[in-house]
Amino acid sequence: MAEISAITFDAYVAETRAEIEAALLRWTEFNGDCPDKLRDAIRYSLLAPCKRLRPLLVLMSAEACGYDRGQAMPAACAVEMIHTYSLIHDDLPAMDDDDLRRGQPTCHAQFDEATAILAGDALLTRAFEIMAIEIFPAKVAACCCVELASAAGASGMVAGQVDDLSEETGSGGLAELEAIHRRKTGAMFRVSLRLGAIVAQAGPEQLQRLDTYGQKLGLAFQIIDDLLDVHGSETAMGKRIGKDSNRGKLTFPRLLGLEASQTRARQLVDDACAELKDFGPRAAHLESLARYVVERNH
Ligand code: GRG
Repeated sequence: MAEISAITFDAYVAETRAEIEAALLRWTEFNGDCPDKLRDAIRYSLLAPCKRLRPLLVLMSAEACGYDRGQAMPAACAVEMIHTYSLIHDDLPAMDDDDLRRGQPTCHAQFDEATAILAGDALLTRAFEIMAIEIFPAKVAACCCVELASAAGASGMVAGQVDDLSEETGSGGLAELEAIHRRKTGAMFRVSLRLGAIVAQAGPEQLQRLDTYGQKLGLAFQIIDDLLDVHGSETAMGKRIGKDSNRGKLTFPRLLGLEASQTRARQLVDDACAELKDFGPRAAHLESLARYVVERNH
């Protein structure tokens, strides 16, 4: 596959992030009909500086299928809205009880608990509204709504959170840990790739390859996240670190050790990239993004 230089890739990512953020701003105007405090809380969390990995994956997946990335923007923003809602709710005292996210006080610390809960609720519902209104034809919009609901819902991300909250003793093994992350983190990575392909009306083989890429990348991302929780920088990460390891939670470095975890993540990324072979140069951004995920420091 044709490689692209790091500088070209960085410029592409910076430009695409700016496009994503402009669309997120536009789609959180709510026709001027949202209470000011609620809209401020939504935008405070949604537009805070961060990686935008999932929306980038949606757009790059559509691109890999030969589609104009701008056309996939509603699905990209919907995924980012759901991801942000999950972070807001995950940070609440009833869940992970965190005070720092995306380099700033968490939503409930900055506003209040009720506002943070409602900001999350509003982001969750807005995600589906945007896809239903902005994706054409309606059949594709409906398919995207079903896919995202299933990935984010009671047998996807929410289920993963339930498993994670009940896994406080750290007594499980690798199969259990991977099963938790397949739903908690992996489902949103996977659906990002699927949505890009569905919007582009890709065939079943391309959809399957991108799906597999997404599964492998999601797991690699989580392994690196666990490693950064051990030796990352709080400033670079923009969130508290050491919490999972200090609580004795089940993590990849705890089960495999630091070096083997790193090796596993690299292998997963190689396997993910192998799925892109038949897409040719149109998948070059997906390959670069996968490499970035294992090299990142935040
Ligand atoms: C559904 C109520 C409810 C909670 C959601 C999945 C989840 C449960 C919460 C997410 C919290 C979490 C720490 C998940 C692990 C995945 C992870 C490291 C998310 C952070 O993603 P990044 O690093 O964040 O892509 P940015 O800020 O860059 O978007």
